[in-house]
Amino acid sequence: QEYDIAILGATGAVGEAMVEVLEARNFPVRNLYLLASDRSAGKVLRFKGKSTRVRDVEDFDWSQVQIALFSAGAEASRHWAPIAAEQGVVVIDNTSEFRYEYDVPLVIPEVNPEAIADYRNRNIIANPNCSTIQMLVALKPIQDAYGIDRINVATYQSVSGSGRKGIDELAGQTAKLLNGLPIETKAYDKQIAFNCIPQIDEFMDNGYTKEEMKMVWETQKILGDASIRVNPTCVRVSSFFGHGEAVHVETHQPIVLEEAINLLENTDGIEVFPGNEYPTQVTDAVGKDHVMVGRIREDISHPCGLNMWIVADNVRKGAATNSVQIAEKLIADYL
Ligand code: A2P
Ligand code: 11C
Repeated sequence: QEYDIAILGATGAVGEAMVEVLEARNFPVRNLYLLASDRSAGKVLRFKGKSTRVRDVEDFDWSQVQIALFSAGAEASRHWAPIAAEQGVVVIDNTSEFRYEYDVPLVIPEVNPEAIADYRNRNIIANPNCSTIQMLVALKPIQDAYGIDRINVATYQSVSGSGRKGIDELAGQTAKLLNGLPIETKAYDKQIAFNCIPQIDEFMDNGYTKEEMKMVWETQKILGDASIRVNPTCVRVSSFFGHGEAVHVETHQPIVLEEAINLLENTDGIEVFPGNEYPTQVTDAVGKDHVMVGRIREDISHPCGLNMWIVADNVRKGAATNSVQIAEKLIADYL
C-alpha cells in the first residue's frame, strides 16, 4: 500500500532532509506534497528524480493526504496541526509545540515505539528534540539493564539545529573573518564562527535554557520515569552538521563495563566505536541515520557511573529520520 504525504516546511534544513530520507528509505509514497509559506511557493525540489513544486500551505487541501510531516516552527504547527488532524491526517510534528501535552505521544522508535498507539487521541505524534533523541537511543539499553538514577550531560550542538539562519550565519561570519571584514550577529547573540556559545534557545526562570529543560522534560516523558534526574548544559559550537554529547550516567545497579559495551553493541540503531576510537560529527555522523557512541568508560569518581560520547546527525536522526521512522511504524502497525 502507498500513502499520500505532505511535508510542511519542505524548504527548510529539516524539510529537505525529510524529502531525502523518504526517498532513501524507500517509503511507500504515492503523492508527495511539499508545503511552505508564500515566500518559497513555486520553488522546485527533486523527489525520486522528478521535479516537485513547493506549494503555499494556505492553499492546501489537507484531505488529500494521510500523513503529514511538520517542520516549519512551533507557530506553524500550532495553527496547522489541528486543521490537518481534523481532516483525518496523522501529523508527525518535529516542533516543540505539542511535545509536553499529556495526550500527545512523544516517540523515538528505538526507545518507546508502543507510545505511537496514542496517536488516536489527537491525530498528532510529536518528534523529540534532536539532543534528546540521540542521548536516549544510547541510554535506553542502560536504563533497561541497570535503571538510570541521574544523567549529567554537556552538548556540543551544530548550527543546523537553528535551521537555515544558523547555517548562513556560521558560513557568512567565517568568510568575513577570514577576509578581515567586520561581522554581523543575527541568529545568535554572540559570534558563532570559531566560537562556542553556552546558550541554546531562550532562558527560563530557573536559569536553564529551554533547550536544557527540553532534555529534562523529554527524557522523563519518553522513558516514562519522572524520577530520572537530568542535569544538562547545552552549547552551540561552530560546526555545521551533527551534535556531540558528553554524557555521564549514574545508575541504580552497579555497571559492568564490558557488559554495558556489549549491550550497546547489540542494540539496533547504535554503532559503538571500540577502545580509543571515537566518532566525530563531521567525519562520521553527517548523512547517517544511526547514533554513534565512543569513549565508553567507567566513571572513576562514582561506583555506579558510566561515561560516553554520543554523536548523531541532528538533521537526520535528530529530526527527519526519526519522523520518517515514526511514519514507518505507524503504517506497519496502525494504518
Ligand atoms: P519558507 O521557505 O517559505 O520560509 P528552517 O528552520 O531551515 O529555517 O526552515 C523553516 C521551514 O519552515 C521553511 O520551509 C519555511 O518556509 C517554513 N515556514 C516557516 N514559517 C512558515 C509558515 N508560517 N507557514 C508555512 N511554512 C513556514
Ligand atoms: C538546536 N535542538 O540544536 C535545537 C533545534 O525543539 O526541535 C531543535 C529545536 C526543537 O538548536
